[in-house]
Amino acid sequence: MTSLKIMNENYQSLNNEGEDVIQGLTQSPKTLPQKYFYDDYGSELFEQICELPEYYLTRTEAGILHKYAHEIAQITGACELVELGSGSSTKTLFLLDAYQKFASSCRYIAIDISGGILKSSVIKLQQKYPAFFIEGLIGTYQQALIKLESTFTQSRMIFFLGSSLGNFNLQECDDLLRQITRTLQVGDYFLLGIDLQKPKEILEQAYNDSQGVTAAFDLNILSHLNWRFQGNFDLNLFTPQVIYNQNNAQIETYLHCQKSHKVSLEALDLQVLFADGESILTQISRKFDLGIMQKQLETYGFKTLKTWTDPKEWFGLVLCQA
Ligand code: AVJ
Repeated sequence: MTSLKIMNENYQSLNNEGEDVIQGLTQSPKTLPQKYFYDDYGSELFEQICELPEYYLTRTEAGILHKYAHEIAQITGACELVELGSGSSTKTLFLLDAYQKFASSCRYIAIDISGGILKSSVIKLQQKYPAFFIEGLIGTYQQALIKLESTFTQSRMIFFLGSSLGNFNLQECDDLLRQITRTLQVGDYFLLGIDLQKPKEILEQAYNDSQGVTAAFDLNILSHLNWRFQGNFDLNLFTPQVIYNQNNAQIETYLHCQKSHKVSLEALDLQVLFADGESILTQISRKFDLGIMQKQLETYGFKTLKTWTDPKEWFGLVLCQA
């Protein structure tokens, strides 16, 4: 049984046709919502990033899951599994394998904004786990969580891996965690994967690889705006720039404009002036402290049951209970 539900084929239901893009590009300094990285091509590039030698995050988290997925399943017992930002669901296999031992039939709901990658991973997973009920929800986290708020099950675990929480600023993070608690009942579980603070050089390399895959990913946000909103961004006029802002413990990704010029996005009826040297902030990726995160989760009513890290303590997993 495979089911795919498309909630926002045009990104429209939540943000009035790119209202968020207009807002980001008309303020100073200019910003863009990070979700626009993930059109189908952007998601493909992100999968390539996950394989890069410099990008330790995916491989480190996969190592932790490989080692402890059974322990996680043992703690929670059989439950409905909901994944935010599932992408190719590669790391999910460790969890699904572990849960298969506890429940003959398990329900896995994969949520992703990128329909192309979600469709192919749902089909692959259904073949690998024929007894599971696998569902894909194409949309933003907000859209998917609203849907889940009205469908409670006996026991549910929401998991949010890859340190994707780091792409949310404090306000967005607060909104998201609140929304997650609304989709959980007392006793339900939340499994969170976070990238931990570490030396600047390691972090900057992870977001500025030597093969230029990340640079292509960074620029693709403009190609996405071009096709989605009939824009005329010239990718040659922008250069990606990555810095680790130590004060805020966050990676910041900018697109640095090299020449003053005007860009238009016809579908949004928007004209934007860029000055020589002006930047767009396209992404933050916050780096966390495991202890502080546990305290923060407590303020949302979550009790930490257990945390795991890798031997270098580069990445952390927190399992908590609502
Ligand atoms: C989406 C959170 C997994 O911030 O590390 C990686 C996105 N962007 N390289 C991250 C990203 C450029 C990534 N996550």
